[in-house]
Amino acid sequence: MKILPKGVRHIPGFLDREKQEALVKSIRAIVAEAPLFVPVMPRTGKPMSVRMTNCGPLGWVTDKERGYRYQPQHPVTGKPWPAMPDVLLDIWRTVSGASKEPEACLVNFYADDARMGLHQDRDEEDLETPVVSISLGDSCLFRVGGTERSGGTLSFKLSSGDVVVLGGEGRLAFHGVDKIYPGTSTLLKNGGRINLTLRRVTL
Ligand SMILES: O=C(O)CCC(=O)C(=O)O
Ligand SMILES: [Mn+2]
Repeated sequence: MKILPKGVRHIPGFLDREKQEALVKSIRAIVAEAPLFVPVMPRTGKPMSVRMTNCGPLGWVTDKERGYRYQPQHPVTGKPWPAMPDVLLDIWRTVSGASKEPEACLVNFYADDARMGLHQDRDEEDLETPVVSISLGDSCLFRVGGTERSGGTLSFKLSSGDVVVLGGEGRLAFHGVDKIYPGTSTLLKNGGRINLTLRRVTL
């Protein structure tokens, strides 16, 4: 048995294949309206390896000049983000245990060679409401530690349909994605991995 840091919950196979397919369909509609953009690191302007978009009233964006933030419009089209689909709100209500609704769903697309460095999710004003993460498509190696960067971490695979909740002490746990395992899922016809994170932003 693996012991996760306090407040971190991994729910393998939370979504069955049918639900995963329905979710991919909603994500495709979101991407058609709010195209994937390439996020770049603050100051250095170095592009991240994932491509992203959002749905919900707010979306997480980053660029060289203004850094990490939430905003109501897509950074390229200037249009409001598409609405958050009910399937996502249902998942949130089932697993988050939160009384507030999520305001942002960050959609990350990982091609075979994409990864995400160890970080905390702390651009929200609300650092108490859990973050709920949903994995679709190819599996990945996920790494999670405690609330200090220097602390130990443990790694485990996330597969299509898995949900991770970062709540309680785990809300500020360092986490990242070390690698994608190409060809491990047939859900996305062109391969890759989609991660959705549902976040409460304002207090
Ligand atoms: O892809 C994942 O599983 C994690 C994504 C993540 O940590 C983020 O978008 O902040
Ligand atoms: Mn994160």
